[in-house]
Amino acid sequence: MSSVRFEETESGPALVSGGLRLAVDRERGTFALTDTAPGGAALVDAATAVTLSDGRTFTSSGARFVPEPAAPVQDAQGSGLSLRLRSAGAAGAPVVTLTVTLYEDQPFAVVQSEIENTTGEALKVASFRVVDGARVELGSPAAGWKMYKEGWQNWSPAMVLPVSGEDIYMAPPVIGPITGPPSAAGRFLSEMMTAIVDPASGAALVAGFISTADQFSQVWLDRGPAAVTAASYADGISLPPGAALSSERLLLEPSREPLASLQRYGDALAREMRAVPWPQPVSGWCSWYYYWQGVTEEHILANVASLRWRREQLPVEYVQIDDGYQAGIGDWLTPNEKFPRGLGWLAGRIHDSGYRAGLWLAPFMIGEKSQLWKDHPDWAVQYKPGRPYIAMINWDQYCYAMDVTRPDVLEWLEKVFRTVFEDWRFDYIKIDFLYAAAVDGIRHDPDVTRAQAYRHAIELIRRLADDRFILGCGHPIGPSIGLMNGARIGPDVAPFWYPAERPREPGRSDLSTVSTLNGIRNVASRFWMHNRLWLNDPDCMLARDSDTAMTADEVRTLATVIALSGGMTLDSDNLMRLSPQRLELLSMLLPVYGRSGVPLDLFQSDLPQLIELDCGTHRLLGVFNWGDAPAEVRAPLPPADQHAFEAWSQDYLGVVRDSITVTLPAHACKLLALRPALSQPQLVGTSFHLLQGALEAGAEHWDGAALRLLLRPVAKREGDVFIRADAEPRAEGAAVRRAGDGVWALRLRIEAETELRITFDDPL
Ligand code: 9PG
Repeated sequence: MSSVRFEETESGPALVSGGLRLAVDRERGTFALTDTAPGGAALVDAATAVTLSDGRTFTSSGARFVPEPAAPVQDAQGSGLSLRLRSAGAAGAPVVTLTVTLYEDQPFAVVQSEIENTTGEALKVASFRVVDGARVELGSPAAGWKMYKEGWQNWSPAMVLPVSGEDIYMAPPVIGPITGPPSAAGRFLSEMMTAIVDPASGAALVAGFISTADQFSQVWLDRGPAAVTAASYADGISLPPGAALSSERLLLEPSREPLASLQRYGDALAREMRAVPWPQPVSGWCSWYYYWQGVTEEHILANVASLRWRREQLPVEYVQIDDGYQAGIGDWLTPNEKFPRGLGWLAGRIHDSGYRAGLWLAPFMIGEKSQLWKDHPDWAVQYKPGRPYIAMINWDQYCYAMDVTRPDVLEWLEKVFRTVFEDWRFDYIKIDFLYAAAVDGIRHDPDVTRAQAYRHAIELIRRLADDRFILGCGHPIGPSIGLMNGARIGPDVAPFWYPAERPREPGRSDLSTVSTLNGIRNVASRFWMHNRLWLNDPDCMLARDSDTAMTADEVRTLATVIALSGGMTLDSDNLMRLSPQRLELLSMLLPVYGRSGVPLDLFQSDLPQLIELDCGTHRLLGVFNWGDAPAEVRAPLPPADQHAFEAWSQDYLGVVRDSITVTLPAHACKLLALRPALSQPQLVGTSFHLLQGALEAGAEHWDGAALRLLLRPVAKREGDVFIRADAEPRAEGAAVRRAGDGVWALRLRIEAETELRITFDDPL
């Protein structure tokens, strides 16, 4: 138990907790945060600043900090010690205060800026630079670093960029409109948070906002000065004389383990925002990626019937109707002619078949062709006075951004969602294109930030949804936390690998359009959100081998990424047209394990080639080739003997240690089950579930000369359990065959939890 210590030094006060030291320079109006271990990361010369809408900036840099006495705090992050540092600016200027906190047993600091209007007139606050151009010291020059770039909303790319290159260009709605510093050579911009890693030294810095309800925030790195700035946007809301306004709270963690620090940041963000991930994994079927907008009532009924027929093989919980049932964009309560019996009736049929019912809506979009727009041409956010804000051109029309600060809009939203939940009885909603509520424009209420306008509307939906499942999509990340149970974390997958129009610069200029590869990229990067902020939705599984341009390898890669994400697992196919092989593939994803893997080389590779999932009894290692040609991929392994079994081919690869090299076709993967090698017979893999025993295999123990193996039923009822043994095994009810050198396949059915008793012939 490390407690936080206060020290008074010549240059100013300091806080110390474990190996973390935060020292204030009173005269210069800055602080430094240092990992005191040799070679540890540091953030130095960190000043804080506030900018008003008229362009005036007040900074602590060069102005003195006047520290108040250190005070104990107890908040969502635990107990600690805080220092409030008032920056005494010029006479008549507002007062800028920085609060810095260290916590017991936490390797991070939390800092927050505040402006107090000590002037006689109202001020409009544009933004805080909670940390303004602070120098990052990681050991070697910034040109060799890697930086995690987080996106504004779920379709925005989230990925690690080499700092030697340049940032990637993105346009709204994938980035927050208007927010942000001017782009500059060597400037890398990330939304809400970042992790900066020096691969040469191993040192890293995580800088991320942990409160995200009221203000959008960004963090950027400037390569030249190796300086980081963390901004929190107040969007020009007014501050009356005598009032104070705070920025969001920023976590700063010098680190040597960036992957662990990302997860710790996710934990801190989830605690602060009271995240509401769903307690169980979620599985289902979704209409979008096969039927698109052409979906009909008959299609839904036919797939529900198909699921029913295969209830054992495809044990999913939800049937989700996507885009295509509504009369117009905004006319959610009026079904079109393809849904003649209405949505309430259809939800009833889904329930009768034993499934929970889900419905898609884009509640903050108003299509110009909708009845809603005809009735309410004044409901849009304005881009200039009198001009409605176009949130997107989609569905062959301009779609306007809804002004959710209008009381009549909130009343309408309440009516829509009450109908969906109470009359139609849906259990699950996929609310989509949500960013439309958070665009930068003129609203009925001028004194709310974009984030507040958005969050207030989502809060209403959350209240109406009660304990039903909310899946967010097209949503800005920060202000959604604490209100959504599940969240899409990437662009849409598709029945093709690359974006339909291949970008000129492969993989760089078009990272947010519909394509399976684009979807997968974000699933790998945003692993740290899963089960913390919400359940990650890696987007749907497309298992089909007709009506698709995906190769069998690409389909297996998508399945592997979804399985290793631990996230929501919804299939989106015409189930009647799935071949027995592809049905079996789907089966092997069910039930959903629910825990996320870790992209081991996130900070080394352009796209992680190694995703590891620890299942307790064994580890799974997904090894991927993202290249367009066959390639060898080398995966480092612990320096101990372990059995390697490949899940897709069901090949035993022998005992491995230190590393393994696999040869992979383009866009293909291997999924290795790795188990510590014992000097006795043991389970090495199964063909029941892709995760190789995580769900279907329980404890293994010896009873005299017999190996007892606990087995549980999963979706696939008949399959093989692979046992490594020198002598041939026997077990009641299992047909045994040799499956490789020293490996035996025991074919059996698992209908109920059973203990398999395996005996062995004497070795010759
Ligand atoms: C329904 C779809 C599905 C899908 C959602 C979302 O940029 N765009 O034009 C764009 C269009 C559609 C889209 C994403 C981006 O897909 O992610 O799952 O529900 O809407 O229309």
